[in-house]
Amino acid sequence: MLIHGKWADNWHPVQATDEKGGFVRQTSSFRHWITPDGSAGITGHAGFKAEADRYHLYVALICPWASRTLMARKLKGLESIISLSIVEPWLLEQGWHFGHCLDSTIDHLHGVEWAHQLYTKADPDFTGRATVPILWDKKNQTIVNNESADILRMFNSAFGSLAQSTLDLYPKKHQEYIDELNIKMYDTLNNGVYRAGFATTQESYTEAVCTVFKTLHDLEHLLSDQRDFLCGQDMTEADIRLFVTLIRFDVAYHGLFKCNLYQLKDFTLLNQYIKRMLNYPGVKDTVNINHIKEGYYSIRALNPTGIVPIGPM
Ligand SMILES: N[C@@H](CCC(=O)N[C@@H](CS)C(=O)NCC(=O)O)C(=O)O
Repeated sequence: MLIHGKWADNWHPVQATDEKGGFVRQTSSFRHWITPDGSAGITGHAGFKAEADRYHLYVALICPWASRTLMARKLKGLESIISLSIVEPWLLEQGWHFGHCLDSTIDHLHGVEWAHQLYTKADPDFTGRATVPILWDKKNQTIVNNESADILRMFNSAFGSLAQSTLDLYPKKHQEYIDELNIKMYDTLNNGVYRAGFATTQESYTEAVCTVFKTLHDLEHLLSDQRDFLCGQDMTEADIRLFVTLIRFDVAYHGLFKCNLYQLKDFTLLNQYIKRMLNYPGVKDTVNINHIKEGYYSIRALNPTGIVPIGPM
């Protein structure tokens, strides 16, 4: 991580732990909003107007949080106006690296080698972890926002007719329910799998795994009334947030994070749901199973040999 703008060597993928040995995720530090007229958004400062060719998105294809934003960029038809760079799948000694691994890119904007260099470009005194996603503003030369939940929402609503798709990922009629689902799914599932994987005590691991599977059972039950997506017939941001976790489940969380009571393929309706999501136009293009596997199994703290399993089939 960075401490006052300098890379600290004792970088560790376990971000922080609470008093019971549970995994604690760092809160995001750049929270400005892009708005149609550049006025201030929900948090942060004004000055980030929605314009074509002004913003650049940095993602890791292994990362579920970054993949939320990649999916939103695709589904909203923002690819031609928001440019993209993709880091390599491995978390190395200095975190995320740009390079020539298949399906990764160089940093198209600045040509830096490491994602942490973007943080010090934005704030030379930055202290914190250099996480993805990063949404960069080419005009103000800074990070607009590094919180995927915010970026997902602003991609949905900020760009108006610049977005080629009119799909509404956060429709008024479903907002309350989406917010409710998001809260439940974040703690128990999206971040729950990380709480299981990075737990440092048996107690916090067991608690996390049980909540993961309780939520999967609840979701299986929710889908039993024939609905296509979580809110019914409309795909929303809640589906994006669920999908990015489900698609990583059998290939990474079941093995590496020891979330192994069942595989996802054991849940009939969730399995059909993933297929439905994958068949939704554009979704498949945002999924890279090789990066996901390579990336998770490169976390040396959890997998010291770095061996990547061949399965599951
Ligand atoms: N709150 C952030 C979390 C992002 C996050 O934790 N990303 C991970 C990758 S999955 C990361 O970049 N980790 C690097 C590190 O912790 O140093 C979001 O949702 O955008």
